[in-house]
Amino acid sequence: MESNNNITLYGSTSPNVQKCQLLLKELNIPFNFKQVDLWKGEQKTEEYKKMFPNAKVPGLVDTNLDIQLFESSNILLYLVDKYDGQGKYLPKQDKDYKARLEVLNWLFWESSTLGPMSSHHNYYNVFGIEKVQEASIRFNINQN
Ligand SMILES: N[C@@H](CCC(=O)N[C@@H](CS)C(=O)NCC(=O)O)C(=O)O
Repeated sequence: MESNNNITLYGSTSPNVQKCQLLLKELNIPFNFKQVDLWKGEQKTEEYKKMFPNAKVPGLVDTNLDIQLFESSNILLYLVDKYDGQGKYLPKQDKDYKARLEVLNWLFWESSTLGPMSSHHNYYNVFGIEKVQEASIRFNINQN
């Protein structure tokens, strides 16, 4: 049996990291957490990018398999593939294919639409110094 405490999650307080922390905890997988200081640009160092070339958090290292994963949805898929034997969080293809596809609908929608649009919305409509009208319209969260 492989030991699981070889898993390290690199992250900050961001929702993309929290998704991974939640699933690790739900699946009772022991893991180490390494804080990455985004304000200091720790995600942009050569050492970090060697592991996670997208230069963002979260990133996950599993030394059991000698793998480095980036993109939160890929991390979630890896965790359910390997540790959710019953298919509680992602139904197995041969058990309930329709339910599996429904979960994947929402997983891809979240990572390709909700996440990025919310991020742009926050930048242009909440935190951004300069108000750009075109961007405010484009990234209004109420739009599709
Ligand atoms: N699509 C990526 C988005 C990751 C992302 O945008 N992470 C942000 C924190 S929420 C980050 O690392 N920002 C720092 C930067 O862009 O330099 C995922 O789902 O993992």
